[in-house]
Amino acid sequence: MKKRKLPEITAILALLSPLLCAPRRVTASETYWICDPDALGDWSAPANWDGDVPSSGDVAYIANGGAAAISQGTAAALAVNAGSTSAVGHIVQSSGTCHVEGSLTILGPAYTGSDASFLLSAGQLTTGATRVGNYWAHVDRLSGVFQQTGGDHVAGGITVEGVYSGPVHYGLQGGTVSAGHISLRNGGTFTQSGGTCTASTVWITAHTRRGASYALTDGELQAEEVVLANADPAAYAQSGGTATIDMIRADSYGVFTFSGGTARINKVAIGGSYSGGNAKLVIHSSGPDVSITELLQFGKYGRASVGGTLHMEGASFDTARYGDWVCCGLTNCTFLFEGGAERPSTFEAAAPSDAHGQPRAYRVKGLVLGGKDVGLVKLVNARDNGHRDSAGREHVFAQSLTIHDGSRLDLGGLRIYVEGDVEDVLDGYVAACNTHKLFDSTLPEGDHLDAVYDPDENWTVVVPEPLSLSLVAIGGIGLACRKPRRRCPLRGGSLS
Ligand SMILES: [Ca+2]
Repeated sequence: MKKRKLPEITAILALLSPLLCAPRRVTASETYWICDPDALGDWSAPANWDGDVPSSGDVAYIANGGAAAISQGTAAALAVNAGSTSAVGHIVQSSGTCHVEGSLTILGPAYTGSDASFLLSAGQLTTGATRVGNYWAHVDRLSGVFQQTGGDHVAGGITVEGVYSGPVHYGLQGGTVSAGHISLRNGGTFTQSGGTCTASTVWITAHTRRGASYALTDGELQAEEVVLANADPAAYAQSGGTATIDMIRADSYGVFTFSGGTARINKVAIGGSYSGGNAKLVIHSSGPDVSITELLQFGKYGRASVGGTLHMEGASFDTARYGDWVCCGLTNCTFLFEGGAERPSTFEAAAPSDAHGQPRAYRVKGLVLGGKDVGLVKLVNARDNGHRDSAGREHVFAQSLTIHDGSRLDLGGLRIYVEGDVEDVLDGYVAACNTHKLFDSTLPEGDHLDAVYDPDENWTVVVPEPLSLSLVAIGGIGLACRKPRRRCPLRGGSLS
């Protein structure tokens, strides 16, 4: 019965595992799986190892092409390797407890007829770190597959990463995953079709520009942060299930795609810090239910392809896009503001005035205030989007504007253009006294807004009434289309 001393293992595992950060003395021994590769052997049987059955201080290798079954009791080791750079190995856990204080590594050569694998169907698995593949393994083509259909997997971190090719994959079909982080790099993929996955950070990036992805088709994902960086592409794709995420962030080639399921996200930041990529938010026109509760922000390099309705449940819209790309793919997006009376939103104005030409190019499909709760929105012009008029203002152009009872839109000194002749509708929102659904908090007392249809442009613009008169005077808007307005009966009078 031989044991090989590995005094350096402590230092290596301390790098790999947060659980090993505390200084400690460990005398690790290696023990190798020697069971017939064609048989599924019992982990706890001494005859299946060349050393002892692994204990908490040992490093275990299942790397002879065989498979070890954990089906009872407790399996423990300092580190476990399913496979090596020259041979695959498999672990099948169907019950019991497996505790790996350091790293569980699933890594083997690719295309040998089977992939190094861990199959978890029941029981509990805890690790300091779970690694599927390893970029630093110096193997051009490696394999590693973690399949989970049940049980509980608790890990300080889960890393799924390849080198250049070969399958490196985590498949979650059932059970629970709880990880400090999930890092997907260099061809690493995580597909969730069931179960519950909880992670502090899901980090999708690359050492090289190979793609990496997380796909959610069913089940539940809870994460504080999902970050897409320089993998090409770094992809989060949700077609089903439920995601609850504090913040999603995409830079470089990161693409978030929502085509189904439910996603509730506090903050969304797309394309804020990298100029060379195509960071993008994609929301399909039907199927997904995406709600944002704090902030939807496009940086200078952010893009979008958003169809259908985006639920802004107290979220503000901010864009730093400049020039012709300012609308960044939101022309088919209807913003539904429904954050409630305690959660007002702001909306960054980025379109030019009509004096500058074509505000339609910067048009969003719709603004709707009021849904399952009221929506309170104020237009702001905090950023220079390249379309400032002579007064330094930028404006908003929408194909449609709907303000339900109890909801209010504050123009904040800016203009809103709405497609077509909707003068009567918007005048109904304005009413009198600058206190109704559509108002401007910057107006002097006694002034109020007026909606004016411009038949030449076929849009309706809402402006302060004295300004609307001046626009008529210069012929910008047809006088014949103007309608007499009610006056405010008394200061502080009732809403009408
Ligand atoms: Ca602006």
